[in-house]
Amino acid sequence: MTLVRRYKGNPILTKEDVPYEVATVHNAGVTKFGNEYIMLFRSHKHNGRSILGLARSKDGFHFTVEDRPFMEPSNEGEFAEYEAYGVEDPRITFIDGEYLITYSAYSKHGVRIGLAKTKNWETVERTALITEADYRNVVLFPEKFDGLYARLDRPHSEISPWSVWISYSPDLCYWGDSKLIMKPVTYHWDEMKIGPGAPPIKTERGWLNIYHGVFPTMDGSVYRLGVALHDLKDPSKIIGVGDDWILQPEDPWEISGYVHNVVFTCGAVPEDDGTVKLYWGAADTVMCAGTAKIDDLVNLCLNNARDPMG
Ligand code: M1P
Repeated sequence: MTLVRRYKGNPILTKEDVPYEVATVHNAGVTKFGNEYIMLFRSHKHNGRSILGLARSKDGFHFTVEDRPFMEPSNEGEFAEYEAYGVEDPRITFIDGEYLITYSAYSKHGVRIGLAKTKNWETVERTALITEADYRNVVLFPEKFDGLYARLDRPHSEISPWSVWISYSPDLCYWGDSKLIMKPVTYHWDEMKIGPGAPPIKTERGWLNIYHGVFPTMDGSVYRLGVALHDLKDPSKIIGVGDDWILQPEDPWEISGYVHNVVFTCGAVPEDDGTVKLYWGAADTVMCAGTAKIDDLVNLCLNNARDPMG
C-alpha cells in the first residue's frame, strides 16, 4: 500500500534554485510561519562543508530561496570551535512563541547538536550546544511534559549503536533523565541504525515520530523512512513502531546522487485536513516532498507493529 504520495513536481528544490554557489540542497527542516512555509535546508559548499539556506513558499511545494545563507559556521566563542566543519540537518520546532532549530555542529571534535532560535526568520540567535560529541538527529517535542522540554536524540557508541533515546530539560540547555526507547532490529529494513527524523506530530492517538532506518547492503547503505507512535502523556513509552517502511528510494534522484539510495527527513508539516506534508532529502543532493494521511501512518504503528526494542 502506498502511504506516501510523491509530489509530481519532485524534486522541489535543487542547487539550481539557489542564488549562491552550492553543490547540494537536502535534509531540510520545514515549518509554517504565518501564511508561509519556511524551509531551512542544508547545502554542501564546494569545500565539502555544510551551511543552511532558507526558502519560502505559499503552497509548501514551490519554494524561493533567499539571497544569502541563513546560518553558516559561527565565528564566535565555543560555537566557532564546534562548527568549524559545518552546520547540518536542521529540525524546527515551534514552542512558546519561538522557532527552535536543532542542528548538527561538525568539527574536529566530532558531531554534536547546536540549538538556535528565531521569532521572525530574519535573524537567528544561537543559544547552546546541547550534547557532547557523537550525537545526531535531535528533535524537540512542540509541548512540555510536566514542565519539562523533551527531545528524541540519537547518541552512538559501540555497545549501543545508533538507537533512539529520550531526554528532558527544564531550560533547553541542561538535559537529563535520558532513556533508551527504540533500537534497530536485526535483519529488518532498519537493522543498522535508526534516527529521529521530523519533530514529532501530535495526533489523537499519540505522538507520531517519522524516523529513518538504514540497511547495509553489498552496494552501500539504503536509507528509508518509517513511523513510531509515542504515548501522548509519556513520550518515553512507545505504543507501536510500524513494521514496514513508509518510503524508500525509488525515483532516479533518490537512487543516485551525492550519496546514493537515501531518503532522509528532517521535517513534516501537519495540515488541517488530516494530511501531512512530508519533506525529504534525496540522495543527499535535492529536496523532495510528498503527502500522507496521518491516520494511515498511525494505523501502521498500531496494526502492523514491531517491538520497539528489537
Ligand atoms: O548520507 C545519508 C545520511 O547520513 C547521515 O545520517 P545518520 O544520521 O543516519 O548517520 C547524515 O550525514 C545525514 O546528513 C545524511 O543524509
